[in-house]
Amino acid sequence: MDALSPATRTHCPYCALQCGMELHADAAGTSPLRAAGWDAFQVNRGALCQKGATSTELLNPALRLTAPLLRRTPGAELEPATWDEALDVAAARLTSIAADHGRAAVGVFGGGGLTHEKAYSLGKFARVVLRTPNIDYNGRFCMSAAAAASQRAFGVDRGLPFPLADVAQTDVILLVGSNLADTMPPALRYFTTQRENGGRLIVVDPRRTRTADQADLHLQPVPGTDAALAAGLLHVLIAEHLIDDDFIAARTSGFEEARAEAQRWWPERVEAVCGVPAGDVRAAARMFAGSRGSTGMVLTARGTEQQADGADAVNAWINVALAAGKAGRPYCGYGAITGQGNGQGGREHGQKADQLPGYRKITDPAAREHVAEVWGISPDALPGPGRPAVELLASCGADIRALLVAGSNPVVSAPDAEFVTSRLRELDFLMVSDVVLSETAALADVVFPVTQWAEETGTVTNLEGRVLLRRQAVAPPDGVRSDLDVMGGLAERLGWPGFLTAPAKVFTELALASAGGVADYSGLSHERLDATSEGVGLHWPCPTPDHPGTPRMFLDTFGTPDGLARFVPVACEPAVEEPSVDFPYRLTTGRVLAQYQSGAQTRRVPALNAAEPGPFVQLHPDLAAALAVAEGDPVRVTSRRGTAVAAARISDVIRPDTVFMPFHWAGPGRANVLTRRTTDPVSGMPAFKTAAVRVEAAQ
Ligand SMILES: Nc1nc2c(c(=O)[nH]1)N[C@H]1C(S)=C(S)[C@@H](COP(=O)(O)OP(=O)(O)OC[C@H]3O[C@@H](n4cnc5c(=O)[nH]c(N)nc54)[C@H](O)[C@@H]3O)O[C@H]1N2
Ligand SMILES: Nc1nc2c(c(=O)[nH]1)N[C@H]1C(S)=C(S)[C@@H](COP(=O)(O)OP(=O)(O)OC[C@H]3O[C@@H](n4cnc5c(=O)[nH]c(N)nc54)[C@H](O)[C@@H]3O)O[C@H]1N2
Ligand code: SF4
Ligand SMILES: [Mo]
Repeated sequence: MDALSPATRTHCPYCALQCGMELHADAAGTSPLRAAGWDAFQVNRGALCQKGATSTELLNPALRLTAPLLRRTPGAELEPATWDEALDVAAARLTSIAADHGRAAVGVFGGGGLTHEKAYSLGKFARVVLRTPNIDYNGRFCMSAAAAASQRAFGVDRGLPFPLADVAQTDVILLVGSNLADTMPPALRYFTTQRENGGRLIVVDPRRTRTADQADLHLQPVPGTDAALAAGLLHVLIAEHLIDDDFIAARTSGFEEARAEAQRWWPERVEAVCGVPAGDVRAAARMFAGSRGSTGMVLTARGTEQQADGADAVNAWINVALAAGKAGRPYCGYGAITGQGNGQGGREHGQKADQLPGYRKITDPAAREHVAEVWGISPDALPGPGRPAVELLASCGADIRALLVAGSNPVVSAPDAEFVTSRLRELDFLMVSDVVLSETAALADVVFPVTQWAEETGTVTNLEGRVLLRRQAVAPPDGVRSDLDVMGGLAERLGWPGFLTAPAKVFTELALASAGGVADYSGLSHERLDATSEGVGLHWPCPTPDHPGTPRMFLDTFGTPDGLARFVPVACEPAVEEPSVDFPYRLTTGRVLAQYQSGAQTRRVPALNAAEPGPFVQLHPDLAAALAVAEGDPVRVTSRRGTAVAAARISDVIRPDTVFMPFHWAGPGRANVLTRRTTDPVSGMPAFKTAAVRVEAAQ
């Protein structure tokens, strides 16, 4: 527990901004360390949000797991066990389930917060040791729609294809479905500077958030109607000759089909479908087009992506950027604001059902051959694609008989969460690795207590595709091991001795496996990142040890086979759960500043709990009046899946036809009992952001 050095420079355990922080020894505190900003790190320049500033609290052994837990007989309580006993039981159960039901009956569910070393190893563990195709992860819930859309349009998916600092230099930003003032507070400074530089900001969000408050123009659509709204902007660009013909001719393909769809979305029709005044649709298109040659960016986050048409909606926004000629040159382009600490890297190296390391397709014979060689197996022994997250969780207790979860808490965070919980209960064997006893871990047969960020070395890729080294700052408490050791211990017992557990060695193998892939890390190593990450890090692709990395992509050519960006022709009819007499309102969900995700970590931090103590339903004063609900009263929200009860938070920032709930809590206010399992057919992204609901006073 002694701090290894008085100030270790590393990165925050939480979101994709990956703020640089210094960890100082703190002899007086309940935690061995205290976090402070790391001024020289370019992305956040010393600023930390409240979550980052309090992140060391969870290093306190009293708040977390320090021994493996085992349910010795079905229905019994979880009890402490030795590592050997817990690993022996887990290996024996996995072996017998694979023997009885086939190897594919064992599933693995990973997380976008895991370091590269863990995410890569999990993918290898599933395919090489367990030999199951069924591995997927919570990143499917996070950015999969934007990833699919970027691949369709640009042939490559890298969150932001430019450094975040470029945002401050662009003339106009169209920020869609992001509340970054709460979800990445230190990033807000770039948007503020942009406006101080004379730039314009357009925000699209059904709520007037703290982010929307900054905007020159706020469009407040009905949730789930983004594709139609984007088509409306494209319609106006075309009708008013605001498109960039030269750019379209020289750098893109497919414009005619996109134009044909946009013809159907004149502003008055958009107003009828989206609830955005036709005048605002026109104003937004004009503001975005700017003057000839001016710069602009389209940035999306979960509001527009977590929809049943998430990938199409993102492509509809990308089409707006392309038509206005705002891509493929400096301070222009489309970017998705990734979410989790390693949300970007976590999907590049093989924990996604359809991917192998280096962002390779698992169905591509050349990719299989390359990765199989690195792994020392025959390509024929590599399983094919597995099921995407929602499907994987739904098949638990059916043909999936055992599940290993690492880095996710789906009992709280998965769509239709009570259904998912019931599926997890039906498993023959559930194993969870976690730092704390999350709601999901509490259901498990075996729980492994693992090390967390400051207690281990590892790498992550932030929202800009910048690969960063997180340095160990403190020894872990007794009884805790790394996820890599858990995999190594299981692998050994399952007949695969020598599974790599040293992070630097794992990274070296990952770099080899990624060589020649889209996300090429082969020029990177822990040593190089250690030497260069003083404020910088390196952006992938980085294919050789002397390659400087790639901060900006697409300036000369896009990543498609013909080098052109594609207008993807998408149908723009909303794909929402339509309200009915019984379910007349719309629910949308999201985040608050002081809690993170399923809350497993942040609900245990006293200062964060004091700031955001519990679930709530945000509703408009008109709706509150109609329901005779006062501030703080319990409100019952019912969807076709279930019912949640939480305190009313009355505010005119939200549309009167829509209510908003954060999803950070378990118990009666668990928002995800209301959400749908419906997924976007292109990406597998669940429609977290729209459900039809009934809203009532609960007294
Ligand atoms: N404090 C905090 N910060 C976080 C996280 C956290 O849990 N807490 N999580 C991290 C992760 S993993 C992620 S993915 C990011 C997410 O970051 P964001 O995407 O910024 O967060 P959300 O609150 O999920 O959604 C953003 C906004 O989408 C709006 N929205 C809802 N429906 C629609 C719609 O139909 N269209 C449009 N255009 N907007 C809509 C919501 O009103 C909300 O304000 O945050 C990261 N940072
Ligand atoms: N309604 C609704 N639901 C949503 C969303 C929404 O907007 N609305 N957003 C979705 C999105 S974008 C996301 S990203 C998901 C996230 O939701 P989850 O997948 O549940 O993510 P976390 O709560 O971050 O869970 C991470 C778990 O891993 C543990 N952990 C942390 N570090 C490690 C580690 O190194 N190893 C291991 N083994 N465990 C670790 C933490 O303690 C925690 O229990 O939620 C999704 N759910
Ligand atoms: S913005 Fe994200 S990375 Fe930065 S301190 Fe907050 S949670 Fe950590
Ligand atoms: Mo996310």
